[in-house]
Amino acid sequence: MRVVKLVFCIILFIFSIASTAADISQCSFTVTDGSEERCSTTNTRLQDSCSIGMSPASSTYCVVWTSDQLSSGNLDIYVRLFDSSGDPYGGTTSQQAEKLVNEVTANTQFQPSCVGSLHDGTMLVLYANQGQDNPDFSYGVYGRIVLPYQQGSFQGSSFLINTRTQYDQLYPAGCALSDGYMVIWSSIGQDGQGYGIYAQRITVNGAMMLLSRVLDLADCVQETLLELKHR
Ligand SMILES: [Ca+2]
Repeated sequence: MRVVKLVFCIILFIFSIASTAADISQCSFTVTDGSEERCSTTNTRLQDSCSIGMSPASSTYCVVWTSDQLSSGNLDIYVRLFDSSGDPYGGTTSQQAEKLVNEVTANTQFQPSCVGSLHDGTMLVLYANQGQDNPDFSYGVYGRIVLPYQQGSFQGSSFLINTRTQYDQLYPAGCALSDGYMVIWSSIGQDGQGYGIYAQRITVNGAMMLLSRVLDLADCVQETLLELKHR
């Protein structure tokens, strides 16, 4: 019976891949605007590592990127808002301008990611921040809430997301939930061997929920195999 279930799962998996491929082949994409737009307003030195997030509730999207335009010589995180037409969001030139996300500019802030919320019009900017979460001078994952309704101002300061701060926590990404956000990142030396993937849930008021858990792919596969064996 277990063998039958396993074969059925394999057939279903192959069928799902074939179906997905067929659906994709039927899609067509068109560049509707016809001209690319510049998102970063400063061209001093390097601007790269960009990410985008949409906030349906506010009909805006934010673009985040790294830049070493400050004299510090290290990377920092910048954000700029756009409306649904792709125009810079805000009533004044100052409001439409790009804004520095990280308050502490010492050391390196990089790997930005932006997530639009489902519960309100806010957006969450994520980034890896060096030298602030632990005396070992490692990286930590930080977030900061952007408020489109207030012309791109921030809701409070940047906040630390990872609970374990020893060694590096890097590559943050996230998704919107009905009551907040889920953030994932890669942490070294925490799961016993190399990097592991961890997640933390953030509620709308910024309070952490104790849902941090290992999402390591190898562990997921192992759990699936064990489940099959126990049936
Ligand atoms: Ca750290």
